[in-house]
Amino acid sequence: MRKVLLTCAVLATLILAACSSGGSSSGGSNGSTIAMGFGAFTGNTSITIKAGDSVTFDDSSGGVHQLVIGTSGQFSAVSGAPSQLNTATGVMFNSGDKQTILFPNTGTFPITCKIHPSMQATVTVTS
Ligand SMILES: [Cu+2]
Repeated sequence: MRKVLLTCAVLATLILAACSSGGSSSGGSNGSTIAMGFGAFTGNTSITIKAGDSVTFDDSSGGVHQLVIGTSGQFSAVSGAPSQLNTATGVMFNSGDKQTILFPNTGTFPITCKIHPSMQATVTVTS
């Protein structure tokens, strides 16, 4: 009986976690996700977070991507953007990768992919 109760509790926790990780991706203290498919962002591409929060870039079912700050596949540095993304080489993703990137500063940060110039996302960081 005790084992059954424990199993139920674990299952309930898993179900709750699964539900809360989907759906809305704006706000929240820490848990915003930008997902990537084979050659495009999938799901929400416009995310608003607070300074000091992070965004998880989830390429777990996608392809190869090279994300940088900029638009139309072109790197263009923006003051205050996360340092990993704010370089011409940016951050490489292979299918299966997942990286969480911290946004320490306020601002509006356009994110594009050098391999797929049509990929465009925006992370807005408020105080
Ligand atoms: Cu890409």
